[in-house]
Amino acid sequence: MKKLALALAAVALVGGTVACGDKSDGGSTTTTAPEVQPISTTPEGGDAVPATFPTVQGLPLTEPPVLQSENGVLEVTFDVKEGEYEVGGVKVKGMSFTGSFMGPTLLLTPGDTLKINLINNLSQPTNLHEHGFHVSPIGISDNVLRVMQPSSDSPILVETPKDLAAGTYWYHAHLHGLTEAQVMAGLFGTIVVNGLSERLPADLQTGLKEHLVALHDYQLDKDNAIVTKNIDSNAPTTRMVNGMVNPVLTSQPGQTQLLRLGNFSADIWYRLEMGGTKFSVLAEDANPVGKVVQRKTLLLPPGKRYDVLVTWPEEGSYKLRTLTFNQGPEGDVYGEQVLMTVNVAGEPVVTPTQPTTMGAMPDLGAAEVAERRTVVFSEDNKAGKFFINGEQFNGKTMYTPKLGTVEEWTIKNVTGEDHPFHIHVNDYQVMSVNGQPYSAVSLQDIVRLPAKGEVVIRQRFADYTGKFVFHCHILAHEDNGMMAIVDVTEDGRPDPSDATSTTMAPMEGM
Ligand SMILES: [Cu+2]
Repeated sequence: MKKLALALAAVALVGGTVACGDKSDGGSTTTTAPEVQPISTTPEGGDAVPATFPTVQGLPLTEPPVLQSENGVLEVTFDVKEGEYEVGGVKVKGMSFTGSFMGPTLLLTPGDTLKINLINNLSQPTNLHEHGFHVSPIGISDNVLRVMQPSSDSPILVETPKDLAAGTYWYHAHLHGLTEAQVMAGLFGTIVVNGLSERLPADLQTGLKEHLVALHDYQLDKDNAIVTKNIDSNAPTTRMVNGMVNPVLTSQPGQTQLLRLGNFSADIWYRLEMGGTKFSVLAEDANPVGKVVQRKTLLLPPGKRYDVLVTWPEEGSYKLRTLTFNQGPEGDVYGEQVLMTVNVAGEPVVTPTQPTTMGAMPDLGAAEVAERRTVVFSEDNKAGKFFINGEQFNGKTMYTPKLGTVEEWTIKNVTGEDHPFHIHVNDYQVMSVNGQPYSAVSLQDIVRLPAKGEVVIRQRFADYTGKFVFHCHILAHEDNGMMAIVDVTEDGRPDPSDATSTTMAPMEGM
């Protein structure tokens, strides 16, 4: 992608289609967004932020509508279609669940049932995944092997367990071969599971402000349509928070606020920094932490979430930025960009008591390990092909863990770029990274596999039998093969009917 980077920058400047035939994302050229002047900005937003198309900037942060469960049930209709909605203050053409930019935020309590009636009015198939949920992966539950055809009506019924962990999850389209394009085009939204703020010290809970900070990026073609064909993850892009360029939050000096950070971009990484203040991590991938840790920067690979507290100590204008991130010699390099402005002014308040723990962390360090497996992530970047254990996704079952057992997986990345490892249904504990012991503060569902490195994880295949997937959460890689199936069975043996059954075949030509 190196040679194309300059040309792509030029094309994006005049608003042309990003026409790159290579689906890979190799190369190590830093592509900074071209300086397209905003339509407008505000004194509150400060300096204009570079974007790839003219945007409205510096407005107060808004969030998608919140839909809350009632009497243990949240029922919602998603009329999935292509259409126009506003992003960054301009009308763009994309895909949507409910007609507006990103889906509504679904607010659940552990034990709730989520019922979604998904009407597919797209011209292509789709489906839906509840990312991070510990729920059944089969039937009409969180089943990404399901294909929802155009002009079809598909009920989704997800029964969450009473011990579903509190925190920030998300939902998104997950049909192999179309995942990157559909998430890029807007088919994603947030799920919040109640119970996190209730674990905070009482004085901190009082009047605590919570904000969703959903990160996503857009490349537009000349017709203001979100680019969904031949996406180049290294091309200049416009990074947004809740669909806004450089939105503005306000705070009083000393005040603490809860931010729900999520990287819902299809392919790109974020390395967040908050104007010198620290992030206090309450939950990682919707797993409340055993020990609250302070971080000056947080790396969010695609799919990652952190629930954090931030306290801005003094008056001033603080910038939430993504810092330069180099994904490795064969990967992308993402430049720095301001994402949001926090203006701190007014009467100082006494900073409330800060938490030190959010509860006990389930520790798999001493668990009996039933099986040890080695998983190899590899790629042919030039050909745009991505592999797990030498195979591109083919719908066949790779492993059959026994229900209830703990397995230890050594995941080797033999490529020259980082990949985020994700598995459905069960979160895992990171045991070591590149041979160095890792002291996990929580379970997680996204981990960075360093280029030419390895990560050891432990996971319990608890409560649910059936097939689900693990994959790279760079969606271009997933779509191009870096995904495989596990089938959790009662006895750990392959399901005899599996040899003759056909699972979803990979989508072609998308
Ligand atoms: Cu990858």
